[in-house]
Amino acid sequence: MDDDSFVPVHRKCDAADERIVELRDFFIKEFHKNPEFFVKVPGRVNIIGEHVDYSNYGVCPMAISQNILLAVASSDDDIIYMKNIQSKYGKFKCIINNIKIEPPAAGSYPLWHNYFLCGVKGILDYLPKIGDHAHKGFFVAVSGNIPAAAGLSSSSALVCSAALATAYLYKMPLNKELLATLSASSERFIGTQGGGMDQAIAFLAKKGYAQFIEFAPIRATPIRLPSDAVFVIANSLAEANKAATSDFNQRVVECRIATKLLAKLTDRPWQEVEKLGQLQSEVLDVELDEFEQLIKKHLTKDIYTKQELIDIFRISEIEFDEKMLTPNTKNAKEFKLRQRALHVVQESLRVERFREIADAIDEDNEDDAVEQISELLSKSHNSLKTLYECSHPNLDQLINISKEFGVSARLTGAGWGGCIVALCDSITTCDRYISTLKEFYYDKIKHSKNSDLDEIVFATEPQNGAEIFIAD
Ligand code: ADP
Ligand code: NG1
Ligand code: MG
Repeated sequence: MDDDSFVPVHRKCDAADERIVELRDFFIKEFHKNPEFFVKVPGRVNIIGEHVDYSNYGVCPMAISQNILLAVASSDDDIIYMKNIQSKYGKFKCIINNIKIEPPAAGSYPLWHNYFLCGVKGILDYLPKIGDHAHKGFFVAVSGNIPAAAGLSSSSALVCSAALATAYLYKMPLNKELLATLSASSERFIGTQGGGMDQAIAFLAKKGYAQFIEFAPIRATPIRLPSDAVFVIANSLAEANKAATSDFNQRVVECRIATKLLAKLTDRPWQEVEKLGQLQSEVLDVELDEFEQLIKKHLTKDIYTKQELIDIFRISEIEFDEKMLTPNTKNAKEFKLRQRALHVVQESLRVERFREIADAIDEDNEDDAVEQISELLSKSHNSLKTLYECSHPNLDQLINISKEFGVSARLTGAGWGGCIVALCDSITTCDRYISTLKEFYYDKIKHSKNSDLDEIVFATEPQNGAEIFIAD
């Protein structure tokens, strides 16, 4: 394996990085000692391939410049001491060998330190496999500038930073794919059953490139983007805390039930198969467009009730709850299987098309590529709005303003609020577009007068993945 397979450990930290300097001062003030190292993990924006990762289909994200930074030092006892530079995230400490992550009660959301503990636990659960049982504690101070609950993956950057810090403290090899896989599994301790896109790009991102990420096993292939094109992120300012509602898991569950029902209706064993991608390629062995036709043929109803499904599968309600549902979707009584499955398959066809366009880019056809990608973005948003029902009126408003201006955009991340990502053909268009959004969206809605609009709507370029810096 070449060096690129491992998280880089830099012998010096960037003395010009104001956030590192600020975090070091905070760490020393709070813990009365120097940090030993810093961890930096970026947020991400997904260009296309939304809500398909947990069905085992590939996605196309890139890392953004906003990130989670940690300052870390080992302790002499077995306690994790956690402090956050933002006072709204209160301090917390616990014994490292006694980590408990309770999923939040319905309607409330998990406290921030639980995301951190997910990452720590993911590594601690793995360490015995490489023969390390000694779990000493550590001090950690956190500084983040990824807008939270905005679809830019602040939660996963936090989980991945904790996993990376723990892995480094325990001298584990810092293999990117392994850390991404462990972080993806461990974020599920929080309650949401995500697919792994966010943790994969957090580790595998490359400056200058979006990545095509595939799953089981996680792997990444760089994607070339049109050279003059600029991606813009605009935050709708409607917050969507994914672990606070059952919306996200309801979609995961609907995809799982759609998979099993389609397997049953095509006379395949349905008990083992969990993901649409698995059913398509491993069980049915058909291409995506043929799979789309099978969904249309067999999943004919707009709504399937729980009782109807119990009757079709010939199982008890207890078995249905156990096999199909998650703790926070236990009360679900209706499922939209056709719509969700169609979105997943059609979105994956758009990902395939996006990759073909990107592969064919040369200096003579860049404008065509921007136009073709723009069309895919618009179609993706329509599908997320109508078939997947995970948009939000604020997002739709931003999309409409963009459309009137002549720029295509889509919601990015899980949705139900958060950000859009838009594609501009040049920096000139980008500047005019951002001014238009400020005039027709941000000036018209109530947002905190103290908030800096340049942090809410901004152009973004693909950044590197996770890094470690040894403190000077
Ligand atoms: P997203 O991943 O789209 O930003 P989530 O709802 O998945 O949204 O996660 C948001 C949660 O992540 C926040 O409520 C908070 O608990 C945690 N989080 C994000 N940024 C920070 C931070 N800088 N410090 C502590 N916790 C954070
Ligand atoms: P965000 O935007 O971070 O909530 C979630 C999932 C992803 C993916 C997207 C939708 C987690 C940690 N992240 O992202 O895996 O399913 O939604 O494409 O669950
Ligand atoms: Mg998240």
